[in-house]
Amino acid sequence: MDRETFLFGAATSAYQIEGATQEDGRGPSIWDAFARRPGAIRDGSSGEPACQHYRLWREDLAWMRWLGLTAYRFSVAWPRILPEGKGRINPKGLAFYDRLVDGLLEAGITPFLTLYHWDLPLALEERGGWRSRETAFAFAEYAALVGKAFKDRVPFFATLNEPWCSAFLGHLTGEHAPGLRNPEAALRAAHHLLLAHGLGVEALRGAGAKRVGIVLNFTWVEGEDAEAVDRADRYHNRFFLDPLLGRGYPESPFTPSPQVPIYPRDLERIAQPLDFLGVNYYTRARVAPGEGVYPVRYLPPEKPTTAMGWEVYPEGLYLLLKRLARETPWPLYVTENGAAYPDLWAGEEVVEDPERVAYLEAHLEAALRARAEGAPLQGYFVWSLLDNFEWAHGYTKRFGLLYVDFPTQRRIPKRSAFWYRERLRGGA
Ligand code: IFM
Repeated sequence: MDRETFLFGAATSAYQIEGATQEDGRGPSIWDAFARRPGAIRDGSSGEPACQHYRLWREDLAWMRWLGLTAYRFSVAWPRILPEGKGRINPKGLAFYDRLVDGLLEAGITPFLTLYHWDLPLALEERGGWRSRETAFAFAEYAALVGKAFKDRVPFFATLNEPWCSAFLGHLTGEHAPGLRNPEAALRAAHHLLLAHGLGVEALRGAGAKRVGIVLNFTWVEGEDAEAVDRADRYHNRFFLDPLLGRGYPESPFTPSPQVPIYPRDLERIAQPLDFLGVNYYTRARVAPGEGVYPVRYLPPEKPTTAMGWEVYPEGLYLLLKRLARETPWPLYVTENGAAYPDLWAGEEVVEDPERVAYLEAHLEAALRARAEGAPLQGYFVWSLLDNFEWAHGYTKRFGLLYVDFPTQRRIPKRSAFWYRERLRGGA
């Protein structure tokens, strides 16, 4: 493995780790508001205080060095930079990421920056959020600003993280902010997210950013009924991938499908050339025909499963990378891969997490096998560096290489952290 070019990292996102939601001029985001809704978050928590990374980032950086990471994937909180979503800039917000990026570079760790990991400024939601076309243009303004500030120090910019979740969990199932359950809103949001991506790519390039891409979440779909598999594949994978590839949208996975206004140049803008595709992979789905607007039924996952109830299926990552190698022209990065387990800590120096070690070992092997067979895979990031705020699950699900004792904010390495460290020392 060429350590000079292949990135070995860990990933996080702003709202899940930073805390400090009301400090130094940060504006409110849709997740601050959603978390206040009774019943929205399983344990009634929010991204405050999360891992207090805004305050403890130097310690977290020391852990990254200890792990031997060559790259760190993080997201910038849009409402820290532009508290109202556009217009007025908050210099203290930019200064935080300035310090972080400089710290990473000094430590020899490549910064991999995501612009949007779900924390839309609340002011934009109040004007229609992702249902409104205007939000895509506000995103371009934000992208230009961050691009200009970091173009010389950050070699990788991802526009969006998992727009599938923002669109469908946020507007169709209501599990995520802003918590709507409306197929039309979901499709409008999906289109405007993709438009934001396209405009964001133009803005980043205009600002001088070197490598620009997007991060999608993929689910490996299997089943005996070809129509159900195809529909689920369109829903989980192709709905975002096809337009990026210049193929336009696939046939809608919903029946009947709401109409979404697509302006003449939108599809062209969405299909900008990219420098990489970020691939988030966790599990597979086994499907059969179902009923309703989205007529697909999900079969129970086979064992073993993680604490999220997701089947452990490393072969899906191998097959997915092979498929993406065939279907897309881009260098690939596994930008998230990992598992939640009910880790327990009773004061020891190490938290034992044998299941996570097995999960990561098997998935890394699958990814490297796809690479050995020609997939243009250039990096692998564990989700996540730290236990953190797992969205609607609050703090009940732990994905970290480092255990976080939230009351004291102490970080304790899990066995998986030692495992990753050893792999990286050995050149993985
Ligand atoms: O925690 C999330 C992350 O924010 C996006 N991808 C999936 C992870 C685990 O659910």
